[in-house]
Amino acid sequence: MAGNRTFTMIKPDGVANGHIGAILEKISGAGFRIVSLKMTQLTTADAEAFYAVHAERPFYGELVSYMSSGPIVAAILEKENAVEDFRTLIGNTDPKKADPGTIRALYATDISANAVHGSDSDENAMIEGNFHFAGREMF
Ligand code: 3AN
Repeated sequence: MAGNRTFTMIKPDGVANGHIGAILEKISGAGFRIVSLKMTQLTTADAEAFYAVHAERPFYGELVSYMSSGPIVAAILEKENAVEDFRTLIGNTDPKKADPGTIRALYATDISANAVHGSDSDENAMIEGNFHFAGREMF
């Protein structure tokens, strides 16, 4: 059964380009309830741990330095079928391939600075949400 929570981050480009409000508006407008929300900045060690699953990929170093380069907004979101519906709302990893109207088509810069993160499974949503909000709002 699909879970009803997912985890997102508005990435450094989304924050730096002034899109926090517009992105949260899209998220709420699509029927997601914001369960937890905070603005923060990842250290290099945080980003390495968060993206450990990608450690073998060629872009890992770039990803870690990019994700720790500036403030981000982290949130836990709730909706039926949250993980899949949120992935649809944000669009393809590469904004050039993202469907019109998706958050990445509207606000991303390129495949690395792609405005938002969205968990890819219920299991990862729980791990990622707890990474940022452990001891506070939990899955
Ligand atoms: P998604 O975020 O759409 O699930 P993943 O899991 O394939 O995409 O990749 C995780 C993150 O790594 C992406 N959000 C993106 O920032 C970065 N990334 C993915 N592919 C590339 C690439 N070819 N070059 C640079 N960064 C990439």
